[in-house]
Amino acid sequence: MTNAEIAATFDHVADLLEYQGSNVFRVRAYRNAARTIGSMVDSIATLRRDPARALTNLEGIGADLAAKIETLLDTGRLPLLTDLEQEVPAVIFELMRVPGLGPKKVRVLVDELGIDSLDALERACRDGRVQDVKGFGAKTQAAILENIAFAKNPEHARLLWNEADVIATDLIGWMRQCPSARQVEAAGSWRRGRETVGDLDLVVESDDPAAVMDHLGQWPESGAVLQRGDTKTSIRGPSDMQIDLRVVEATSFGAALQYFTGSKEHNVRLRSRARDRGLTINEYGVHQLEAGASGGASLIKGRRLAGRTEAEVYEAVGLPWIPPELREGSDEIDLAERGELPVLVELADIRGDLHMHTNATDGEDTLSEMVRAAVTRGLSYIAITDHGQRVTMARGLDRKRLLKQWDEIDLLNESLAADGPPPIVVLKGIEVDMLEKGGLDLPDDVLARADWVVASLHYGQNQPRDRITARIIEAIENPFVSVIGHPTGRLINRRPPYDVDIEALLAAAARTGTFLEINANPWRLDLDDKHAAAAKKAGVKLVISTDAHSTRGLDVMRCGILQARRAGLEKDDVANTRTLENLKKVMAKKG
Ligand code: DGT
Ligand code: CA
Ligand code: CA
Ligand code: ZN
Repeated sequence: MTNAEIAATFDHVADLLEYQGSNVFRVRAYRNAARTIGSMVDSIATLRRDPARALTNLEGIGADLAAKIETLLDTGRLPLLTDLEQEVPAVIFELMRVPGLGPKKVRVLVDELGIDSLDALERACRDGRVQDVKGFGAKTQAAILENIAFAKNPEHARLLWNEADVIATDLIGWMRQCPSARQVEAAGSWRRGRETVGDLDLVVESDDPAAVMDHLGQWPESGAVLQRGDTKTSIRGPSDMQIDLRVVEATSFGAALQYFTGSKEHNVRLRSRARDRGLTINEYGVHQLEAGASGGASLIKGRRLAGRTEAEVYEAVGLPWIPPELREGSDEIDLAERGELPVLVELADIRGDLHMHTNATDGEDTLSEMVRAAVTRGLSYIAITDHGQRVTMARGLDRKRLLKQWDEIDLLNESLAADGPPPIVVLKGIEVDMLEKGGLDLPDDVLARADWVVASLHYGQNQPRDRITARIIEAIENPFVSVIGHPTGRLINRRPPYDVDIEALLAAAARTGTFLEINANPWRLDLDDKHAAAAKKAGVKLVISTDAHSTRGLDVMRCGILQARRAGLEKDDVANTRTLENLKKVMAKKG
């Protein structure tokens, strides 16, 4: 079992104990253990084999939990969990998937209203029965109804882009080893860099479709064959993901790649543009339309004009090649027509990363490990932004601990610069929390000494729109706040954004010269593409930050880049593409 699986098991135990009304200390012990294990760097299986180290040395792991970890490692199961699962009604697992419904609330709903399914809960909300239960009320009832819709939406069962990317990368590598495959590309929403991916679409050029389809069947990850024709097949891959494969000839490869990259809306517009020019466009190529025997009414397909490459396909309808991230059927064809397609920002443009955590709070790795990892990734500056004191769950920093960390950073920068120009500059930062009652969790005299201040809203996310908006605008107006972190708080597939007046937020950010973040974490991608595009239009400068909680976490920058590209952002729209010197010039405009 992996650390993540063991952590999930302990969290599950905690949920069930909490549901049963167990002693709070017992519940907390399992939650703490889950947190410790979930954020460990070393594999717990490896650690256990090391005679010099004991599981009981881990924070929050006593003899009893250590024994349970060993049982899990040996057998993959926990008898306690099996017992607990038999003692509670199965419906509670379904109900706990609704955002905001924890074990305690679920218990009350089951006991008081006899709720036995998600549908039953939805009916109880609609009938107004939930609001009459003690501790619930009309607002909570409305929120539950909204969140049920969220949990039921099949969109929220799709894989995150980076999860799909792991599968896509492995699959592309495997298919490229097929001796009969000449070109292999993945298309669809994965290629467009969407936040989530429904299925993977693979386009392969070959003269021997059967051999290519057989090769896919031998992929170690391949599951059931869903259908198989002469040139296309669909199979089940890992995480239940469907893989659609099309095999085409060289003359059609570009046309097929274009067609299956989509989006559907983009293709519809391209097709209508082709028709206007007396052409037809499909997955085989671009052809001239010719009048049929009876005259103009029935058009038939004539001479082939294009199909080998995507660029050729676009050229045939009078357009430059359009980057896949822009192919969503908004204004990209008009922009292409006018020669005004943006030159999209790229990963290689990024020089700094301005949001990350260390093990001083809820990160896994030390300050110097994070710095070394950033150097390895070619960054020339980073900001260390651990949590402020409000985030007690993450042992947030108070003034004293923060100033101590900043002293360490000063020393580190000095030693980096000891033998000439430093490979990287480390900015003294902090991620302050916007308090529920307004204000920030660290005083201005501390923030005044920071190089970079991220302000985020983690608590009181259910407050009404005007409260949330006022809290964020107050932070934007604070002269020491550099950037608003993950401005809408949404977690893809898990939690909707909080209710915030985004227009007001953009206006305030533009007016004060406060940056807004595109948080690159694949669960967040916040701001999203639409909001980031609106921010650009409003004259707001954006930064793309990883919010890394480990050295590995620095690698999600590319997810943020994809989101920025889908927003049409260019290098100059993203402040952390600048040199530190130039970034500081932009920062100086605040206030
Ligand atoms: P997904 O898989 O739900 O994340 O989204 P896509 O965009 O990958 O959609 P998918 O897999 O159904 O189809 C891949 C592409 O194939 C799609 O983006 C455009 C093209 N396509 C599929 N069906 C149609 C269609 O009925 N009409 C047109 N014009 N294009 C289609
Ligand atoms: Ca797809
Ligand atoms: Ca598909
Ligand atoms: Zn953070």
